[in-house]
Amino acid sequence: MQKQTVVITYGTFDLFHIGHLKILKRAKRLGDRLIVGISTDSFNLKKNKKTVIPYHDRAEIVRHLKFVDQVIPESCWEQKQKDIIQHNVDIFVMGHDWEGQFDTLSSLCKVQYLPRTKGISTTKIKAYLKKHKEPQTPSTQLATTY
Ligand code: C2G
Repeated sequence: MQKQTVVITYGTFDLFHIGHLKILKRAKRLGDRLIVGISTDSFNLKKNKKTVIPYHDRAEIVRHLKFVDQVIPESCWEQKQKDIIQHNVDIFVMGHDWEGQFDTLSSLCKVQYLPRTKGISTTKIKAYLKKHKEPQTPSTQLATTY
């Protein structure tokens, strides 16, 4: 049986949007299995990224995408090498805003930077919501319990 082509990518995926969906779909099209490393809340603090949606919920959303085969926590910059070896990864994918940042991984697998989706970002969504902020009432609180 031929080895499945395993693709891995990493991200925060906060306030999940079409740019996230497109890169994950494109990553999956490069292989048979897609593993996604989701940045933990503590790792995001190290990335100076304050997330709106907690790790558990961000991971749950990505985990339920039909073309995502596995979700793993990303808790530090350095784990990628171990992940690539442990999961027999063939292709490491990131959006081209990361162009060149992970070329050292090319000794372990193919490194591919894919185009970002223009006009959308978590930062833009946050800015829009801040600008069009409704007065705070209990009903407009972000749902944190289900
Ligand atoms: N992305 C995209 N188009 C956008 C926004 C994001 O293609 N409009 C891509 C990014 O290039 C990245 C992925 O979606 O490949 C996830 O983006 P973020 O959640 O912003 O991830 P980031 O904070 O960049 O974390 O170790 C790598 C880091 O964990 C990446």
